[in-house]
Amino acid sequence: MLDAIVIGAGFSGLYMLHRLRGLGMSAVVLEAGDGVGGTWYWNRYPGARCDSESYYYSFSFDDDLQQEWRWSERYPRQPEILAYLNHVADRFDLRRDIRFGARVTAASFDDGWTVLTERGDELSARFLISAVGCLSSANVPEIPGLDGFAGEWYHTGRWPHEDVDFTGERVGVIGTGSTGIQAIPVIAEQAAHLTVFQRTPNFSVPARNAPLDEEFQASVRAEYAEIRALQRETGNGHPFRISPRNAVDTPPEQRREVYEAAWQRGGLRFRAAFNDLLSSQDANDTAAEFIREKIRETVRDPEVAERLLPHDHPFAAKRPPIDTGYFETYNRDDVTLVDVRETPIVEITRGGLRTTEAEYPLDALVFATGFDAMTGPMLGIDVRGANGTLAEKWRDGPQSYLGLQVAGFPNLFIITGPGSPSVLTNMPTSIEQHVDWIARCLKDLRDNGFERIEATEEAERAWAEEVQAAANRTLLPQAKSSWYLGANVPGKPRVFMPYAGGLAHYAALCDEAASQDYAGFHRS
Ligand code: NA7
Repeated sequence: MLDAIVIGAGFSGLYMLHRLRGLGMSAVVLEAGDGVGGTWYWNRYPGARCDSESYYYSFSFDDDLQQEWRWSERYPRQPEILAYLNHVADRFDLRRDIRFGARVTAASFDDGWTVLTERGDELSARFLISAVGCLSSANVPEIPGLDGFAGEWYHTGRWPHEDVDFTGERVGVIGTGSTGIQAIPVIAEQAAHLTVFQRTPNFSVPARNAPLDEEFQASVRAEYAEIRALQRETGNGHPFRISPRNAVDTPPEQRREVYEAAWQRGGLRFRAAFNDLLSSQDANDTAAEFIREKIRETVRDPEVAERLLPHDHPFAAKRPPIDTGYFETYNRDDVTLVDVRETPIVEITRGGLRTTEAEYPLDALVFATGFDAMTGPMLGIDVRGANGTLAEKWRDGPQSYLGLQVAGFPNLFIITGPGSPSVLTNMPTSIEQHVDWIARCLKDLRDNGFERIEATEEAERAWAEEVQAAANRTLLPQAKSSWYLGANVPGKPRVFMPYAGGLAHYAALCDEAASQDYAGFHRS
């Protein structure tokens, strides 16, 4: 029997394996794909890049690694992040314990964990660690007629590995989340005609991507220790602080200047312009109106601009996209915007897509329709604990203690699961925190002669209340169509899933539990 099985070889699984080896534990990583990378292995759609900045969307655990690696742009493109993760796998000799093409289908607990894969592996281990990611289960909406579509169709999160060439084609994109907003300008460049099917207009801020010059890179390398320390101190794992100023207390002229400067700086830093943007509706309204003005200024056709204006959710209550030329794309003659809330999609036909108003001829269709987020990847596996399945346990929404463990599922750990703050943060920072905590926990178990650890139901109930209370202190639950709430997947329970109390506070709670003899956990 192995000490541990890890499911997934993305950022989480790779670092977990490295830490398990450091503890002298035997471990195998089971990975569905044919290579490492997770999210960055699957999401190869045109324009795919990270919205966190490259110099801090990376591992901090090894100083030589961060001193030697060179990023080329402010925001790394998908191939560059994938190359980085391949480099990490080679540098730490991780591949010899990773089985590729091994999609896990079932995991059951009986003293230890037995795990089955689609291709027939059967492995056992004392501990099972899920590193399956939270945005890895593609959500393809059930639209009548898709099977009969004569052209090619794609989901952005399962993009083919060979090049897709849209030259000369009439392409449709469904979805205007972060992914659609990255892909639309790039597909528009290539296609003969692009039709965007938009259900909910979105706020987006210019990314202001640019090559990184050597001077900047040198300053980052010199300051990495401070940068990493700051990432661990902030609520969202980014190395910048949210301004202490409140928008509501700032005179309108001055407020405008602050927004304008933040708009010019670009990217996710825009929402750090004021402290109260996610706690006060009045404050949020000022940011929302500023962005709406920018959309009106950018998009030449006033009717198209009107359709692009977000009104149904506060700014940043859904994950805020950042873009390169998104709103400008609607000024092209070869791009059409269709509002599918006004004229809903009826069916996909052999030659295109039909709404209640018109039929749009298409040669290719792209679903940028997101993911069955946070719970989808785990529930895609038949997980059986000590007294029942995870599917039964999570029927009315996910339950966990600190997002790390589930009562009734001993020796199972989840990295970036529901109940953890990860999706509201710079992901690698959360991942390192989770993995470090799990490694500490495994070492403490061994040092104290324990073989088993499980969250208590009481701790799990209290954590569920804390997760809801933390969300309710913000405007996040106001975004009714958000994947944070499971609202993008029909029939999914509406529960706010991420912990919105901030990464630094969350990390302190995890450490406190560990220091108090694993309060909230039962060890035996
Ligand atoms: P998102 O953010 O879930 O966006 C999906 C988009 O697809 C969004 O605009 C949805 O509209 C739209 N959608 C979903 N289903 C449909 C149907 N049936 N009809 C029309 N439109 C639909 O996914 P992304 O991939 O963009 O981003 C996911 C995360 O990855 C992102 O937040 C970052 O953290 C990285 P809706 O808003 O639901 O009306």
